[in-house]
Amino acid sequence: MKLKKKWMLPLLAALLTVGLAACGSDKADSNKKDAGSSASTVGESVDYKIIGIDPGAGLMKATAKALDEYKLDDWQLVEGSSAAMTAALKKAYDKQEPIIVTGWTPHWMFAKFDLKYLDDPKSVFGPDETINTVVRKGLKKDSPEAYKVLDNFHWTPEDMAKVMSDIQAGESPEDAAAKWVKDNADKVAEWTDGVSKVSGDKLTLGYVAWDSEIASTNVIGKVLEDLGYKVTLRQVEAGPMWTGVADGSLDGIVAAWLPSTHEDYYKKYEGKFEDLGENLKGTKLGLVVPSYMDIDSIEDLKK
Ligand code: PBE
Repeated sequence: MKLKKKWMLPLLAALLTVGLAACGSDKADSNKKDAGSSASTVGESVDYKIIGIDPGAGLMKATAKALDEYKLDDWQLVEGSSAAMTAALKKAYDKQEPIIVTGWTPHWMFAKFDLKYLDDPKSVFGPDETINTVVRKGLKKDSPEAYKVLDNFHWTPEDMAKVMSDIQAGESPEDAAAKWVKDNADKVAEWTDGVSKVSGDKLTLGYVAWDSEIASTNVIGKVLEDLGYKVTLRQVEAGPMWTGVADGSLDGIVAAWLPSTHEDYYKKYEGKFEDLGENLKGTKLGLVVPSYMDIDSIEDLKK
């Protein structure tokens, strides 16, 4: 900016001060908000923000669709990561402040905090679905033993929750997975029934840093390693995960949420991978709030 007159300088300085003060008080306000604050609507109490996760997640797409279908035009879906979302949730929860996050089951957060899903009368978040195992074409021929184990792999939301809570409690994903494998030898024996050992064959599994998938991928990785595979767990974003299993740079994933959450990815690459079917049943997606919040439905966000 070019200043035309010198006398404008103090004026500008004064304006700047007012501006900064306004920002400051804004911040103070948003720090102050709590469940019983002066905010008169839910929207005001959370600054019209829904705390999301990584942009590639199907959950983000579903939430964007929900904002559209419920006509929540003033609302903003904040992108971040699963870790940032749970950190924001913990921070708000500890102070009993209002917060709305994108959530899913199985997830340790439901054991750790008292939470509820907001009703979704328009069924935007779809029916419950399954998590499937998907492998690259040619894996059956190249690594028949790994293929068999991946095909057999199936467990319950409770199994997955156990691994997730151990990780949440501070154990490394590898240790938590190894512990589950040791404690559940009978289940693992089912997956590996009749499978012969290999010696050092390489295998790469892809996953996204979603808490549920960190747990499942580490468990199946450990089982394959115990069979003699040299396993690499490659953390990627959702898009590259599907691209990887379609172009063969990843041998497999146990993180395919179907039929709706990853529908776009599935359709995009259909015919270029092999779907080995479900490894877990009983999932759910939606908007999640602490139980102390006085709302029950996505419709309530309009008020
Ligand atoms: N999730 C967890 C993923 C799938 C696994 C629900 C965050 C998603 O939305 O794509």
